[in-house]
Amino acid sequence: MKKFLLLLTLSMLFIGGSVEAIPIPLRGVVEGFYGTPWTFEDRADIIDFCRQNNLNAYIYAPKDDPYHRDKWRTPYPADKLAELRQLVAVAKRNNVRFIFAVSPGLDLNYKSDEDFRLLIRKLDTMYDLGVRDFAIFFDDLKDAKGNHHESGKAQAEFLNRVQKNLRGKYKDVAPLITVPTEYFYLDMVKGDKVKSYTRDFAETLDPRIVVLYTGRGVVCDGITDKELAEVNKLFGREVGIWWNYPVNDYSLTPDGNRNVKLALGAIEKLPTAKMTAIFFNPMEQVQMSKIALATGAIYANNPATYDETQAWDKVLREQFGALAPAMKIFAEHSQHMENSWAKVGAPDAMEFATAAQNLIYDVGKKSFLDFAPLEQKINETERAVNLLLRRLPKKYLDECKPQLEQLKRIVNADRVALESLKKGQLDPTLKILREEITANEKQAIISEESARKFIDDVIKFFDAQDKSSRKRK
Ligand code: 14T
Repeated sequence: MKKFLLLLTLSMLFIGGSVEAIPIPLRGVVEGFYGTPWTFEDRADIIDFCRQNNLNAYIYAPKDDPYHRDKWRTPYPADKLAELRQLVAVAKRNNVRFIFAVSPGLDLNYKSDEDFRLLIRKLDTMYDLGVRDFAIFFDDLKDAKGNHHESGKAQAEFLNRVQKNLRGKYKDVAPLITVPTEYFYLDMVKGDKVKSYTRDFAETLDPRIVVLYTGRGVVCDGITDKELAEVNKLFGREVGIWWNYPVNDYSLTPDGNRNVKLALGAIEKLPTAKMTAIFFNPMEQVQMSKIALATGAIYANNPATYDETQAWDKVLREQFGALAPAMKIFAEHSQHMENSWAKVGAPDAMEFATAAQNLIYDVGKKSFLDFAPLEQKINETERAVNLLLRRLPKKYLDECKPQLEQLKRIVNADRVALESLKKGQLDPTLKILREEITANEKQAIISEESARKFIDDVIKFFDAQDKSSRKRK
């Protein structure tokens, strides 16, 4: 009997040569970005996409829906409510949990019975539409100096009260989900001490309430198993992840334009250990978000076996068919997201960058020059961009045309830069081309450290050469 059970277990483990997948129980998309909220059609589309990719939840939390945050006390007007009702039905049909979130933290009075009543009124309305999952988010309550004035205890008591009210009235609501005000690790601690807000929040919060956090930072370069275990210990429960990729709402230019860079890479560097929940925060650009989101779905359905390179190729093939090779070249140039406080995603177009660096290095050393590797990269990128501009269906082009056109300008300038190196003399048009590119960076950023950088590097190279030759004279 024992032998039989052992054989049974082993065969269960190794059917098809692979260990059985252990999906993250709660996995999906959180519409949690700043900027123009998705439309009804976008949301219905993404809920269908969730089902197709075996994601089982969608969180409704658009920062710029006034009734979600700024005017959270105000009930949804009839037309918005009708839309939400339809959406909840779409989610139900697709077997996707529709999680309704409110962000009342801007002006909530935690001790006020009236505010409590108004919040519950909003959730009750959604319950009547068929919603059975709720979330209350307290992120981004910092003032201009970067301080917040929340009490962890008052906040947690408020959440406990909400959870108790809902669970008391309705037997079929799922555990409440929340994001605390200190929602990334580096904000929860000071040196090796846990800050008082987080300590009080964790101690007071009903252990059944699900807490989401974003990693070491708001937008950070991965989460290790060890980091997650640390935060689980801190909160005395299994914490879930709110993952800020492919969201791009923070890529602001100095003059206030945004969404200029698209995050088209694969999800990477997330834990492989057992986890309770993960939600990916997407871009305003719903179609372009599906590359990263589909890799996220592969990850969430089997974290232990996830391979980002393999997942990325598979997803590109599935979503773009014959255009996948061209799309891959474009996407390679647009994976990495970084600013003074954010860093996530694989580096852009590594092979291109290496070919460019090697060439400039060799020119400097006056050693044997092989222009072929970079020339080939420039050719293949130009071909891909032209093909995509001609053939991509409208729904995609509507979201990525500025970035495609910017990459086209960049490779065009890269070719002039390469020819300059060949001739050993700077073609003066290169500086004009660069000015044009800079002017367009208000609309579209791409490949900052790769194809775009080569232009600057070549100009710098010739400027330095000019200087030293003037010195010698
Ligand atoms: F709830 C959180 F987990 C979270 O990530 N909140 C916001 C989110 O709505 C936003 O989309 C995301 C990416 O920008 O980051 C958080 O918002 C911030 C945080 C910042 F520190 C926006 C700007 C910041 F400077």
